[in-house]
Amino acid sequence: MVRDPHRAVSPDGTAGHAASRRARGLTRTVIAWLATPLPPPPDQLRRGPWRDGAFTSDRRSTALTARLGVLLGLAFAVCFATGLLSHLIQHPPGWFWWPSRPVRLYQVTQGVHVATGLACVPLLGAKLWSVYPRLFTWPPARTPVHAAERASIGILVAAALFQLVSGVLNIALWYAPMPFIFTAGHYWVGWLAIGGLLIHVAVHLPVTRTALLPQSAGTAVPARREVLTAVGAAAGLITLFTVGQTLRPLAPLAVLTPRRPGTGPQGLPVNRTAADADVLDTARDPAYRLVVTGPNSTHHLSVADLAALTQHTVALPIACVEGWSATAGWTGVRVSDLIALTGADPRTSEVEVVSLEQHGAYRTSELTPPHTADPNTLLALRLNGEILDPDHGYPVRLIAPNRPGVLQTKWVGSITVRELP
Ligand SMILES: Nc1nc2c(c(=O)[nH]1)N[C@H]1C(S)=C(S)[C@@H](COP(=O)(O)O)O[C@H]1N2
Ligand SMILES: [Mo]
Repeated sequence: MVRDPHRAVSPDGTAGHAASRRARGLTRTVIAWLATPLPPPPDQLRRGPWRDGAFTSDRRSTALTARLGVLLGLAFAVCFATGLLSHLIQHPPGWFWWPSRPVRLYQVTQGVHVATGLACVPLLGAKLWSVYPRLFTWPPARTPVHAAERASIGILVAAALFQLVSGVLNIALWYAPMPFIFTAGHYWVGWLAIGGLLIHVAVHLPVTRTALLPQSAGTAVPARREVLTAVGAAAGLITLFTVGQTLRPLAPLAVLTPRRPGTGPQGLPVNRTAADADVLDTARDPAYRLVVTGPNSTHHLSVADLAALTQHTVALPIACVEGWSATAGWTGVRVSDLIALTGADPRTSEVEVVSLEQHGAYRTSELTPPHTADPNTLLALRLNGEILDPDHGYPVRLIAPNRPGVLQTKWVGSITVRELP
């Protein structure tokens, strides 16, 4: 407990009492002010959508809004959790640990992130349609509390729209309209959206609960069913035409996404080409050597040296944060073997992987246990049996289990092994 300094100097306690009286008085004044009626704007402004009876559609109802709200809240919660996970894997804080098995876990969580986010588009659209007449509430603000509540809904709506628009632009690989770093913007506004959502749920829970009761359905049940069916159908169609970017059997239907499994050099999509990364010359240079630096030794390995080491083949997906993913057969050298070559222990080492690419956000990545020791973690030389296409990372690329695509570094030029304390 903090000791009140006033009390210490006044043994009879009068100063302390006065201070707490003042604090109580102030609290009462603030509360009273927050509930003070604000002067209504002049009636001449009450035109167009602001006039009485401007909205007459009987399709809107609290019962509908409540049902859409529950669906949207669930979808947002799943989307937030899977998005947060993806962020943590890509920017791991000290306490965070991510396993290397099951090898497809990230492919699933990120597929769910993108699919729930896309399903939110028609849900949010319908939800906003069901409440937008309230935008023209008269008077616009009754009290300061009412004004604050409306402002918080404004923030929630803006954050939710930002998340959906930026997410869709990212899937479409259209960065021009985003004058900010997508991952940072999408991450921080995600917190704003989930915070706004929690406040919104807390404030509206009583209304929502009543509105979900069957007897409150009122006369508009068929209209409500119609809207909910239309929203469900829209979400279903969006899913059907996008989920093939990660579910191979539906790949032919993935007409709304720029990437689908099976399409691209060697049957695998490409995110950044060797030409884009400006590595065509360095990657094909006969003088290329993979530099493996460890605590006790450094090794310079040519492509032939790498091919002469024990080769292993694994079936692993590339699972991009944009939601597309594709599984392929990869053949190459175990990273744990290269770590051992330097005299370090793969179970207690971390590895920095650096690309030949000179610029670009994804030219390096870190491997930590358990990925360093996992026998599925390879520096791959071959894809589905063929020498790697330049666009897939020739001469060698990292491929590790249960990991976002952005961390599967292509055109690897060096790896540095550090033993963990
Ligand atoms: N050096 C480098 N490696 C990279 C990238 C990159 O831009 N530069 N892109 C990453 C991303 S975002 C993905 S999804 C995968 C895609 O691998 P692929 O093009 O072989 O399918 O490569 C990763 N490796
Ligand atoms: Mo990616």
